[in-house]
Amino acid sequence: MRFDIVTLFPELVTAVGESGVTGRAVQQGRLVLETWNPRDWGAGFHQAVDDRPYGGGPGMVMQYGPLASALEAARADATAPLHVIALTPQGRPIRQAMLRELVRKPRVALVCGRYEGIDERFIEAQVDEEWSLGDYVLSGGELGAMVVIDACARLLPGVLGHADSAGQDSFSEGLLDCPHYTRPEVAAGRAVPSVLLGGDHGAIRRWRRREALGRTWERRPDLLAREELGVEDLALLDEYRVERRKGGPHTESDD
Ligand code: 9D3
Repeated sequence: MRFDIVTLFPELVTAVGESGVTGRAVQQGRLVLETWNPRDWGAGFHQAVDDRPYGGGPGMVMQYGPLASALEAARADATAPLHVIALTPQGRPIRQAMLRELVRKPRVALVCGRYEGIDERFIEAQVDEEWSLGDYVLSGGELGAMVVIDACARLLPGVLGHADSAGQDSFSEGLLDCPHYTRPEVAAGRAVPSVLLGGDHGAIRRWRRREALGRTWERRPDLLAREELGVEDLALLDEYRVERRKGGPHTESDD
């Protein structure tokens, strides 16, 4: 999969391809990152890429010309049509399902906004979709591009080992993950739940499912609402609630 990233800060975005899972994906040749800096097409001595907003107001707006020229250079370099995503505060909040769709596309351009925003005519004429990281204020779209690249890289065939299959991840199932433990058996005065030491793999599977359901119910009820729970899951969630009533930390504020 190849990403063409239009950004005023290329070194920020390419850093995501230098370590960890994404770094390995780049080295394996399964992930290709190319950057295009609108500054290289900026006008005048200062290679300006922004100007004051029509109608007045604070801040500056990214101009159509340099962005369009940078994207045009990326399109000219492509053998397949580019699917163009702009990272903006007005976009759809990114969800795992959107990323699963995106990795099916061979060529994706990510356009990173800066300043107060991007000239709307660029969005209308050149951009297929707008994506956002969520409801908080960042100073530009670069972190959004890095999030998209990182999340896609681990979905590409061969990038993750079998042990850490992307299909088993939290969110791929619509639930938060269960708690994890490793050696030693006691840490900070707390023992590992005994079921995990017992070797009854059916019991372990049920315990993990129960914890995942329970934690999702407590922390992210919005996720659980989307989930169609079967009778077995409903029973496990009931078990979790009963356990929680028995002198857990939350007894007084139950339900
Ligand atoms: C005053 C209104 N603000 C819009 C919410 C101004 C503004 C804030 C931040 C305009 C641009 C930006 C820069 N942010 C991004 O480019 C951005 C972003 C974000 O701020 N939050 C979540 N996701 C994203 S993706 C790109």
